Amino acid sequence: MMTSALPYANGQIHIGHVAGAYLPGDIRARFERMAGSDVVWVCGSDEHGAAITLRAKKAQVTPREIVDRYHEEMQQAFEGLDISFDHYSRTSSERHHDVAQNFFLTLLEKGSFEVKTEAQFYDPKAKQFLADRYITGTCPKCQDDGAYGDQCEKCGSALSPTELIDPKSTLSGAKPELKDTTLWYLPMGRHERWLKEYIEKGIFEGQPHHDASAWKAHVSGQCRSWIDSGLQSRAMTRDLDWGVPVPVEGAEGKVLYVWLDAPIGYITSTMEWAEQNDARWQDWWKTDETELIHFIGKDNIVFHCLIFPILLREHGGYILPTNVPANAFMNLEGDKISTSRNWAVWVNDFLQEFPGKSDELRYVLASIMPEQKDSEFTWADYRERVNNELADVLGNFVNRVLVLTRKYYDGNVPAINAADLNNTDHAVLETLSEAPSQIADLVRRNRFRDALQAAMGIARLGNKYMTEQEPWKAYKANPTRAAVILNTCIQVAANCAVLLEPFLPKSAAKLQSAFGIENPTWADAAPDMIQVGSILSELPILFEKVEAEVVDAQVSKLESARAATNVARPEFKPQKDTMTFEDFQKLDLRVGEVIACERVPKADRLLNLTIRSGLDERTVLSGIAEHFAPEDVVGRRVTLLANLAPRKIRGIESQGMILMAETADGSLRFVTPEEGAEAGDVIS
Ligand code: B3M
Ligand code: ZN
Repeated sequence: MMTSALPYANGQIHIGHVAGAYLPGDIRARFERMAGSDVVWVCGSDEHGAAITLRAKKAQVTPREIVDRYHEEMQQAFEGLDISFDHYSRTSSERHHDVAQNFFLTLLEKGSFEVKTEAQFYDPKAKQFLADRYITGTCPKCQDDGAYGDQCEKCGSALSPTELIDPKSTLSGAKPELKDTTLWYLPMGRHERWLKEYIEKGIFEGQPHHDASAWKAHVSGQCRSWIDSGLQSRAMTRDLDWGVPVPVEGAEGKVLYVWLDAPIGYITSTMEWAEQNDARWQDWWKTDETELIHFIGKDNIVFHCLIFPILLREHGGYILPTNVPANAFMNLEGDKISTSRNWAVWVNDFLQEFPGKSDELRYVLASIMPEQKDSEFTWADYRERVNNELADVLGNFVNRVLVLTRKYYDGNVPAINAADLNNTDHAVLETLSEAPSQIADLVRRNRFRDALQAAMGIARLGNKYMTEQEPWKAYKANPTRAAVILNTCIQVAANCAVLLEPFLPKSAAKLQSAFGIENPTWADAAPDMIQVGSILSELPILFEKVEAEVVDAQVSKLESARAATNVARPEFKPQKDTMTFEDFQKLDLRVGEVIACERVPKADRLLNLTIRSGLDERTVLSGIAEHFAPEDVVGRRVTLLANLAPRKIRGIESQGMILMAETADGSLRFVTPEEGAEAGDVIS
């Protein structure tokens, strides 16, 4: 059973989404189908959540209009890229509402929730309860008037909405009122013990469940740091008018938290698939032998590795994920992909501008897939890979094979004698016999970049072999030799047609038809795939080269799209009041080294760093938890303001501050001393 993260139906699909959760799933699903595995891969549009209601308010339309539009457009993008879900559903469907509500009621009956009534900020005008980020006001510490309900971005102070001076709702500008509301909390702390075993040892309810070492380090690392910093109870309901209504008497105006209903969307999607395929959905969600793999981006790890397993266990009768190979993020031309700043390559735009080039995009995204850490898409790299790898290696090789077979043998596969093969020929065929299992192993370890390069390595081998063996020369001087060379090349090219199918489905289909291969299984890839007597047909050029002008045009298109958004680069903050050199001399700035890092309980934005300062090892709290996971911070060298007066925040004494730069879109970057500067070195 495989799933890919349900994309929010409030925007287009861009290449970062594809490289993150959809292309890895497609490569794995296509491979497993070819390998004869029993596999079902589902997805669907995630149509609830505050972001969609806010988007609808901003566009002055209903949430239904927003989700209907993007549900269609996202499916177009997936189809255009040959993303081959077995089923694609949507969470605003009545069917899903029923499934999610029944799931909730079962948890309710089992006492899985803690019901709490507490005062929350409410916008009397928008008639909506407000999350911290939707309340703004004046910071009580530094008087900045752009502070949020959870933190002041100016001075970094962690705040709560009640501390804000003159609080306002970001929805309507009205003064928020405190109003009692009932919330159903999931007490995650209750589950720490078994979750720790599940994540760290792959053990569930005392039994071996999965190979924990097969999980990506950054995935189990993030889970460990969440568990170690203490799992806080999380509200599983929201006061919104759009979503799955809470099926409890008196809970009008409340809906299930989107991260409760969305993962259940995987189950609903499977139910719909099962109905259409005369199958039992329970075979996929309630049968212990079934492996459950979630393909997601790294920002969804806690929901798939901790929260969803808790929900499934609490409900009972469900299997739990056996692997969650989350990918990191893909950046674009030196910047983060940003919907609000229109800094993205939108799939539907790409398909319109480059019709028939879906395999080129798949190839490049698979080649740079952010499997372990963030990666970077540039149009220059796109051009390089299409021209120098797809066109010059794969395209060139198969074209020469087909043209020479047509020219010398009228398209017939030349007969050969095994005795005529030399060591070089045997070595090539030996490589062919090993390739399918090597690639299969890489794919099943979700190492798609390496798997693709291994498959492309077969084309590279064929290209090199042909160039060195020169069948065009042998044909005159030694026709027997020519036949051996070309027959070997034909086997290599035919294997490419099979081994590349999970990555380049359209190109593989064209190649398979030219070699007379029909619906190949993975096991069909072999050194003697194409028998004498087969007739090969010719093919037009598989991959056209990308001109340099395309790169320039795409980059300037990005620049102008970003310039056109109303979220242009904010004015740089005005310079502060002049200070004297004596003032500066009071600052004790040093190089620090982060030797440990963890989250701060009940403070979503704070990380607790242990820093080696050269003078000591000290604790420093920093408001960067929404930008960096603890494991991304440990080991870094930082710029430390060492003599800032210690301050107690959330009961922890912070002794200093680390310097961060804030970029245009509000993301943060460390101010890192140059290589060679060590902990304790004074910065002046
Ligand atoms: N809708 C995608 C995201 O966080 C989120 C995934 C749900 S999967 C159940 O961008
Ligand atoms: Zn402040």
